[in-house]
Amino acid sequence: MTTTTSECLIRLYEQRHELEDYQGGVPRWCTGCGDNAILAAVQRLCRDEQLPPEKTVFVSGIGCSSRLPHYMKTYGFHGIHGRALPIAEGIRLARPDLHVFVNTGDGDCCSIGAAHWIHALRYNMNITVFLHDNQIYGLTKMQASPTSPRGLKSNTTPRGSYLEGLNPLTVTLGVQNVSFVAQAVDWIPELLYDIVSAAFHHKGMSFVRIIQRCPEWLPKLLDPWLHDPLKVRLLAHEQGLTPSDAITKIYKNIEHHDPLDMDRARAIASSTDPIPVGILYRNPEIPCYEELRGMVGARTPEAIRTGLEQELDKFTVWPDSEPGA
Ligand SMILES: Cc1ncc(C[n+]2csc(CCOP(=O)(O)OP(=O)(O)O)c2C)c(N)n1
Ligand code: SF4
Ligand SMILES: [Mg+2]
Repeated sequence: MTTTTSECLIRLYEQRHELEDYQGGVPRWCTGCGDNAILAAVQRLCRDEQLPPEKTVFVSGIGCSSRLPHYMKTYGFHGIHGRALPIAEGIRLARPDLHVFVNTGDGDCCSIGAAHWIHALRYNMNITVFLHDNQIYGLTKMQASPTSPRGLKSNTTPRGSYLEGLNPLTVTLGVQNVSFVAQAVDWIPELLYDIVSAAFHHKGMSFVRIIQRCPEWLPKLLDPWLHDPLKVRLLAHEQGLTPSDAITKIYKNIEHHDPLDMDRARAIASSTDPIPVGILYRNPEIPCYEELRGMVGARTPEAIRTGLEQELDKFTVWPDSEPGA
């Protein structure tokens, strides 16, 4: 029996993507590395949202965390150190039809990429950003990063780091046009997923700092928070996260926080112990740069070619029509 074109189209339309459709190669991260939990959450998000793999792109810089695009069966761009955000912004402007995600490390985002980080927040393009914050340079074998805590001994700070760690939440909340800031921890997968999902649904740049374990270089660093549920401050609100009964039974240190309240968000961000987990700030009214510029429609190959020709023509030296004239 032959299959008609319309039957093929119906089948294509009905094709459902399963988790395996988003799973790329076998991750090469260390056992127990928090990057594995983040990968599981984003793969689940793609499946639950049924994101077309051919319309989804994960962009990263360099670092252990930046290997994530390799493990997604979507498009990916493993960029250069510190440059994940400008690459993602370029993609966003050129292909507004794509879902654009960024995975960046604390070195990648807060050190070499810090200038891009500040300006990306200000431009507020519709991009979902996950900061994998393990408080160390993992890939290059244990150098202090800007978020490393004071006193941390590393290969670059053998006597212990002299400075207090930089707080990515307070920095982010200080930038003009910031529209979504949340914090998650890799060891509570249910909340991690809820926060990743809320970030995806926000229109504008959503910035999620994920506190991530690096058992290779800092195996004990987060133990006190891991073993005491009261050292997690859960932010709950009808406009933010509404944690399940299973979660609130364990994590009883709960604060009712309206994510539109910037002053309170800044106060919460400044107080790091217990670790705040949830949505600190969300304001859907902040305009996205691509909307302000009117760049919301995908450009056709024809329009791109014509634009390039016009640009190149500006530099053409045309021979004089009348020699000596
Ligand atoms: C321009 C440039 N400078 C330095 C490096 C070396 N380098 C690669 S990854 C990295 C730090 C990675 O740390 P982080 O961003 O925290 O990622 P993690 O490995 O911890 O996930 C550095 C310094 C590089 N690849 N390119
Ligand atoms: S070195 Fe640390 S961050 Fe890198 S894969 Fe191993 S545990 Fe993960
Ligand atoms: Mg790191």
